[in-house]
Order: sequence, then C-alpha cells, then structure tokens
Amino acid sequence: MKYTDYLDIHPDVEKAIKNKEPVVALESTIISHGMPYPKNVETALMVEDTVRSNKAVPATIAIINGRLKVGLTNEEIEFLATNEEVKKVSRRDLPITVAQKLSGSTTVASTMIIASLAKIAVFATGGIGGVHRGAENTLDISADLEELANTNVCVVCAGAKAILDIGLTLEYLETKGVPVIGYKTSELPAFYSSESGFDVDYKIDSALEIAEILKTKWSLSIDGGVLVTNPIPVAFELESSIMNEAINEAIIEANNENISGKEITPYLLSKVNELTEGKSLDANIKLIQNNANLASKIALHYSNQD
Ligand code: PSU
Ligand code: MN
Repeated sequence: MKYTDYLDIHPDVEKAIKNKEPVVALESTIISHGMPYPKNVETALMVEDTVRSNKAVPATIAIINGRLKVGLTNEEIEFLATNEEVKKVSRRDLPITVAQKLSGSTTVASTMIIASLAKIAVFATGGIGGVHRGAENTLDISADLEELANTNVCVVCAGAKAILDIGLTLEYLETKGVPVIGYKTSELPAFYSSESGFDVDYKIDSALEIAEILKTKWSLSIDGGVLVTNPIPVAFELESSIMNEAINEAIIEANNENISGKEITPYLLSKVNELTEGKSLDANIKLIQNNANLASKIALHYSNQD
C-alpha cells in the first residue's frame, strides 16, 4: 500500500493543491474534545469560512472509518462534534485508528502528519500541546513538540496556554531546533492573553516574510516545523489573574481526580471554561479566527513563491 491509498482529499482541496493555490489545514481535536456542542460545530464552520474569505481553501483534517480525511463535509464535522466514540488521535494512535477502521479527531501532531502527506504547508489551530506544569515528575510532554521538531508544517497558534509550563515548552522547542516566531510581537502570547513574560526568538511583522522563512528553511533541507505565535486581539483578551486562578483550580481538581495522559488537556479546557463561565470559550473562538486569518495570508504568500 502507498500512503496515498489511505488518503481522501476533498475535491476542492485537491484542486487547490494541484493548482498551487493556498490551502490551510485545520485540526479536529478542538471539535470533538476542545469545545462543547454546538459551539464546536459553529466554530469549525466559521473558521473554514474565515479561510475562504481570505481566498484560501480550508482543509479540516480527521480520521473517519479509518480514512485519513483532508477536507471534511459539514456532515462529517457534525459527526465529529456529536459522536462520543470519536477518539483523540495523536501520533501514536494514528496507525491503530486507521488499521482498525475507527474514527478519530486529530491533534496538532497528527494533523501535521496528515497535512504533510497531503503536501499542505500551513496549519491554523488555537493552542498547541507542550510541556505540562509538573513535567519534572510526570514527564507529560505533548507529542506536538516532537512533531514540530520533525514535520515540515508551519503551525499558527495563539502561543502556549498557562495550563503548560511556558518556559519549559520554549526550552524544548529550542533544543529541537524549532523556530518560534512572534507575529508583530516580541513576547510569546499566552493564549487568553497577549503577554506571557517570555520572549520569542523573532518578531516578524508580515505574512510575506514568514512565507519566505518557510521556503528558506525547507529549501535548505532543515526539516521540521515552524511555530508562529499570534496574539489574541486585545479586545478579546482575558484578565490573566482571573485566568491563572481558574487554571490553578482546574489543575488541583485534575490531580484530585487522578486525570492524566491524553485526558488531561480536554479535562483542563472544560474545567477552565466552567470556572470562567464561558468567557474562556468565547476568547478561544476569537483567537482561532484570528489565527485562521493569519495562516491564510501566509499560505497565500507561500503559494505565490516558486
Ligand atoms: N490546547 C488547546 N486546545 C486544544 C488542544 C490544546 O488550547 O484543543 C488540543 C490540540 O489538539 C493539541 C492537543 O494538539 O490538545 C494536545 O494534547 P496532548 O497534550 O495530549 O498532546
Ligand atoms: Mn500529554
């Protein structure tokens, strides 16, 4: 079997890839494990429309009945959003999900793998996984970081969320040689707020320059991803003291309930949403839209180069 035998690329996406038109990959864990229904469906469709309004083609990625789907129908998005059996699939889960013809939503790591198989270079998400707080004891480091080290996809996110150890996450990315770019900022954004107190390596002010960096990196065979961090617009920022309080409480509850492994991120996200009475969810939606806008612009410039 060739890898293409496992892939179902949506005709709109296939046409765009063939004609070297801009395409933006989107993940699906956020749909099935990152947001409650029906906001998850509304957000997934809104993000796709945001990409289209920038004259790029959205390719939401997931695994359905063992097929690697690149570009979903609205029915498939609804299925991912409502079906309890849809598992969170990261790198190690991917071959099992495919071989057993199961369905799964893809994390940043597995979305990067599938995007790269489909030759899509730019991917928009909300937040990446990283080094968790307390990782010196738990060794909980997301497979997203290892994927960024190895797979040639540019990931546009809103920085690292404070459920993670932001400093250790940056150190890990440095060790692995992953460029961390701040879009119009020299400070790493912290997801719900535009500031984290940590510097990024490079402040870059235009999507064109980012596209040039991608071309240069991969032309030089320096494999691996590039992380573009895009601050949440100030109008939608949340007070970091309120967020930190909610996150600290969520982490204590997760410990009390012995939540670990792949369950921890979805657990913390829904707890924080509960504790902030939905404010974190609203901010989450705004920042994903913001990331989809920037990713579309990068994809447009990237596709215009040879
Ligand atoms: N962070 C968020 N929202 C999310 C995730 C992370 O703010 O939905 C999801 C992404 O799909 C990410 C995954 O790739 O969680 C990381 O999970 P883990 O830490 O188990 O690798
Ligand atoms: Mn983990």
